[in-house]
Amino acid sequence: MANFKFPDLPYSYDALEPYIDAQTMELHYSKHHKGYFTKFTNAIEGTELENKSLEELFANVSKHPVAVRNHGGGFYNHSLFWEIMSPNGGGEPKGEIADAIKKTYGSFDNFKEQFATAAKGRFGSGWAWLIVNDKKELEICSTPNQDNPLMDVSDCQGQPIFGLDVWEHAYYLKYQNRRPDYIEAFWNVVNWDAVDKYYKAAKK
Ligand code: MN3
Repeated sequence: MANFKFPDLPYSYDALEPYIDAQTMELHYSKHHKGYFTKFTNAIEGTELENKSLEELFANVSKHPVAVRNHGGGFYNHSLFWEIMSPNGGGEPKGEIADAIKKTYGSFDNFKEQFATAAKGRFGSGWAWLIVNDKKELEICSTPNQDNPLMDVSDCQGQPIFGLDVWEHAYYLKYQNRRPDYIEAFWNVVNWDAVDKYYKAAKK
């Protein structure tokens, strides 16, 4: 499958301790993420879909086999998720993304509260997102399962620049049913430099 590559994890399994535990990271990356990747590539191998980009596939995902939506979504979503976290993360954003957050949400604290509300409010499994929409504005939203805002089936539409996995597999070993505690801990590992990079690319 030349067109798609399973990404390396940019840090070790224990790098995000104590906020995200090593066992969760290992299972999440090597089992869940790898599973989505394998099922996605198996589903498109030898078909006309195998040479399309993820963006092209997602833009018409309603017309493709459901494995593209579920497993292709899982592949893309986790690849972004690992990149927007870092053992050197946390703190407050800087640069253009910081200015945009302040302009859109008034303050970083207000942004965090609205994002956390979206993440807590997602019933069942899914993701909370910060996207750049068609008007090149920031927007917070959430999607169910492994959907994302690049998909034609999604209620919110735009380029994801930041996302939080709120499936139980992302937090249950350490936080059990306490999703709000996991969300609160997540802020300590956010790689704002990466988010700023994605923001600048999405705004172009
Ligand atoms: Mn996950």
